[in-house]
Amino acid sequence: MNNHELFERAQRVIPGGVNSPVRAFRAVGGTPRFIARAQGPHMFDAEGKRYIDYIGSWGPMILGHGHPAVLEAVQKAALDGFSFGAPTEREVELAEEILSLVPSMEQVRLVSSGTEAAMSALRLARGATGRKKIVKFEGCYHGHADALLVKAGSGLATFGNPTSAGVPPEVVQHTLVLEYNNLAQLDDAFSRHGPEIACVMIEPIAGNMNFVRASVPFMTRLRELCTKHGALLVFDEVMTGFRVALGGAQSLYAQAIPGFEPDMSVFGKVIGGGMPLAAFGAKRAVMEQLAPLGPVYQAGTLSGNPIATACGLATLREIRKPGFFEALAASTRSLVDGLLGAAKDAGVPMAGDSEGGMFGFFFADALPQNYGAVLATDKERFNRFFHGMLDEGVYFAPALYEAGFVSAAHTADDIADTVQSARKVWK
Ligand code: KE4
Repeated sequence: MNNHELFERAQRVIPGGVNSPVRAFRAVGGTPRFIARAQGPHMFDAEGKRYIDYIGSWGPMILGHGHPAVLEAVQKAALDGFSFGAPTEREVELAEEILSLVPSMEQVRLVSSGTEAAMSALRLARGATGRKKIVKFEGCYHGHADALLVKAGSGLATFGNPTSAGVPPEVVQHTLVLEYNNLAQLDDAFSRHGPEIACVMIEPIAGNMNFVRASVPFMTRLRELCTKHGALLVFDEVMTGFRVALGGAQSLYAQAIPGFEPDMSVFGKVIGGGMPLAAFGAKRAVMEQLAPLGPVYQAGTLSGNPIATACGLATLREIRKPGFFEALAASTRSLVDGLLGAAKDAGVPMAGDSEGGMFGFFFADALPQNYGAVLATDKERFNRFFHGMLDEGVYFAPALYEAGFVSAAHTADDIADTVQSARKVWK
């Protein structure tokens, strides 16, 4: 069957034909490509067409598809059993590996998705502080737990309204939505609600706004206010963790802000290497509030799944090798610089940025600093560019609000071909 026929067939039995909305190409239009297989930096669709993959399953595939060491680890683990519902040594090994790379955490709990990790972190923050209110930022996405499906209220710094049907207003009444990088709103929120705020959850580099960095002054102030008011600073590093740097975005902020660390961190994507695995962690005093030790309940049948932990562990062992991130960052930066150069030659206003293996670009004169500014960029041009590149065999994220990812398997030729295709598309 070709992509179109598969999409028709899929829509008869799966809502929208997809198991996650962004895959349906609704933002960019057109027919989603049904992927048959992938290898290295390439994916092949149902019609056998090859794409250079800059989605990498939305982050996990940092090594590229089918890395031999990871494949071998998964195949080997599968022979020993798929799931036991009992502790295994490999979960301990993976937890030790994660903690060795993220010094802000003393303990970690493994779960099966970023949504589950963020939802659990939120419940833990509320349980550990005994407080109800939480703060998030417009444009940041932390998975689809009810309390986090919130958009800014009428005036931004008011309590949020649900972004989804099925979420009763009561569930989000304690969720305050602020503008990303807005210091005044941060001060205002804490001066009004400080003692009631359990946590602030933030994407340190907002990949769900494509690519927007939290400024150092903003992050400095956020840390100060959380410390002053006893609110937990929760870093959602599901996308940035082990992607923008070996130690995640927090390691970058720790370089810019002496002694900086979040109180809790959420991970996913890369740590599972493409298998269902995510995690959240904090200092021991907070984590010991979790069942079975403490009063905050959290559980999961497939948490720490033996195949997923094998995949994640093998992935982390590859990315921690000397020079891995230097090479990945250089490759990613060469893509962004190449695209920006081609755009300049074509007279197309384009802004872009990258950190480690994560990048973003906008059709605008300058990089947006918040959600409103992202909305103001040229969406139509983005969509035309997306389809032009897709026809060229280059697979970027099918939505303006998504970041892009380069893997260790992308070669200089892949990057050069991509830039060449962009020149052609803009012509
Ligand atoms: P999952 O439940 O999709 O594993 O993770 C939720 C999540 C949490 N936090 C951040 C910062 C995230 O980016 C995500 C998931 N990201 C989306 C892409 N923007 C996953 C792709 C999808 O929804 O299909």
